[in-house]
Amino acid sequence: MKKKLSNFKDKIINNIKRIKKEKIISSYVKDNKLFLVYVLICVINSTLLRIFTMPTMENYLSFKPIVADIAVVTIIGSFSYLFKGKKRYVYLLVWAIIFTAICTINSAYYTFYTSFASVSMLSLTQYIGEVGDAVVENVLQIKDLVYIFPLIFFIYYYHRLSKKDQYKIYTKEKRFKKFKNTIIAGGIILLLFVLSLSSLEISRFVKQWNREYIVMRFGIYMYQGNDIVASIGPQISAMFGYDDAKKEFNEYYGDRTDEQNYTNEYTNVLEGRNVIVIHAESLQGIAINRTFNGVEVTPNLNKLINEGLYFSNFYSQVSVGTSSDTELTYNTSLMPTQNGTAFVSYFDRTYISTPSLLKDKGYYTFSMHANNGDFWNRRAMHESLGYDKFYSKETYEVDNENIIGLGLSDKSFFAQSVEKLKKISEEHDKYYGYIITLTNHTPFSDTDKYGEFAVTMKTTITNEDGTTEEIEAPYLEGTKLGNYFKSVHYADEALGEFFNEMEEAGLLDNTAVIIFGDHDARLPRSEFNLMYNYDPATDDLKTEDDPTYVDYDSFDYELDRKVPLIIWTKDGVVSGQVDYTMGMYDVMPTIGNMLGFYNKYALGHDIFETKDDNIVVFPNGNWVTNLMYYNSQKGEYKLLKDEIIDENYITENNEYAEKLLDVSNKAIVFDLFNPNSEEETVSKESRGE
Ligand code: GP9
Ligand code: MN
Repeated sequence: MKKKLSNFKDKIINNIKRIKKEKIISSYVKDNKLFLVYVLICVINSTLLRIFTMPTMENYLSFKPIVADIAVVTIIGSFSYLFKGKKRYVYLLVWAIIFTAICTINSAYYTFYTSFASVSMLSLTQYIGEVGDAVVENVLQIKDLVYIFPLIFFIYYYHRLSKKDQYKIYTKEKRFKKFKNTIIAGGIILLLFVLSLSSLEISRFVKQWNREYIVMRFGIYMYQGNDIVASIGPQISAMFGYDDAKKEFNEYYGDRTDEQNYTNEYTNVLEGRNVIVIHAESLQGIAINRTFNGVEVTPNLNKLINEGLYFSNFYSQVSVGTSSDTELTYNTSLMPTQNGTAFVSYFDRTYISTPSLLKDKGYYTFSMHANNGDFWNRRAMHESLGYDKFYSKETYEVDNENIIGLGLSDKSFFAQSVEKLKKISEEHDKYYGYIITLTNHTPFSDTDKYGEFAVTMKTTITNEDGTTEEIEAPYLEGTKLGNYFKSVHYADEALGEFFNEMEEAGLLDNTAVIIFGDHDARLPRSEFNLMYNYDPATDDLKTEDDPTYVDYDSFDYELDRKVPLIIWTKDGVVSGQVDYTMGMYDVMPTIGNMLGFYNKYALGHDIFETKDDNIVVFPNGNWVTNLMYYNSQKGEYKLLKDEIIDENYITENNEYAEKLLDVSNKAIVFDLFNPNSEEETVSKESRGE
């Protein structure tokens, strides 16, 4: 072993000596001057862009994006060696210009949008206008011109070399060898970079919507390359299979009437009212009506539940698009797409949505969220969904004092939103607002800002000598689940304040408020087990032979992912508890019946029509009914009622779920709701119009 090590050491020393002796580095530099200058200026520009746009210490010290930039420009630059003489120089110049342009455009775009540019946005004409304006408005700012200087240096250097007529003319073999060595070097740097990535970084890169995060980790060039792939991919896949998709779509909706053909006790009960929707971040059913030592986690929500209409078996239906998937499903009664997310990849499709149908009824429609407008590509997608205006972070005052977790605290957000709502109510007759909260977002670690809320368990224990003692066992203190309840308690308090402020402003009269949790909080199952099986005397889990032990399985965990849905009005026109199994896609038809609009293409149903016969399909093919939760990956199920199931029950529901997911996906990918699409023309022809 020792011998091996000393051999290895000798080898390295010999190689270093050889490099010194043969002056390998200096001769490489001499031989590849322009290539190295090209690499240098491209990396300098990308680094400057990050420093100017996101000036944080983390960014200054971040080495990863520099490695990524070197890999990208080296690999692209390596192809220059395949060209002869001057052409090799021209190739590098073209790429140096492209990379400089990427930095300049993104710099200007960032000033305007506090995010980075996407080619998918440029495909929309209205964006060309806005982006064009943004570039023009900012082009004279020094920080945007900075990137030009390294390029000017490159051009100067290029001319100096060409004047001296120093184009190296290599033989074909030598050129190919240089290409090979350079691309291998670039490949090795790329490999080292990829190996250094965490799973979170990889998943964010694949999803591509959190642009600042990606540029900070992957550099601007890799971001832009990935952006092109992510933007063009869906357009290409939509080019194949249109006819089959159209046929399937027509068959699926074939026998549906164009107008709603039923009425029930809820028909038009909310017609003409203003509507405020609260998309409550990560609000999970487990928090509702839960107490710790007699103190409610959600006193305000519990009150609203008692006064309004509460849906106790309601599920969100999200895929990788989490919040944005809920926004899609809630607003359109469609399912999340099978690849990518609708918000990012299919924001330019036509959607039949609640805001667009309410707009037809004279409503002013808007959405509010205090995060960056590009988060989940909301700026573009909310417009596609029919919102007249999106009030994003830029319209709120955010300072260090009012930040919790991801951004502006819910309390400050609601207070500022009420001011906006006052103005909206003065200016518009009827309005529909979709308000997205933020504070109750994973990882729930800002506990010192949530206010006091103990997740302990007070209990009386009997000591060995027979005396009794009151103790406060830690219970969920220090766990993620415990911190979650503290966070929800804060979110509930913020909601309570919002209702008070709304009431003071007289904005609750003639208004319906719809509140729902957007998805579960992604909490560890082991901590649920602790919650249900905690023994305060031992500060540990109960043993399985304890008669009160709850056998908490994976199905219980899935069922616990349900979220609350409440429809509340001040005058209590709708109230009571609804226990039917219901999904996010059922909201549109259910509230449509109440508000007086109808969407023939909704995939969900008015819950007051389907009642106990409803089925909630999840994007992964799982489904739940009032009788059964079915796991399609494992082919396993859990019965939820003591009822005998017909042998075809699973097969039929599986077929239903698959068909629904397929039609939903195709409708979005192939833009089948677009009246100008080929589909419409064909169906019109078949109707003889
Ligand atoms: C971001 C917020 C959270 O603005 O809506 O999104 P999520 O991580 O829940 O999808
Ligand atoms: Mn969310």
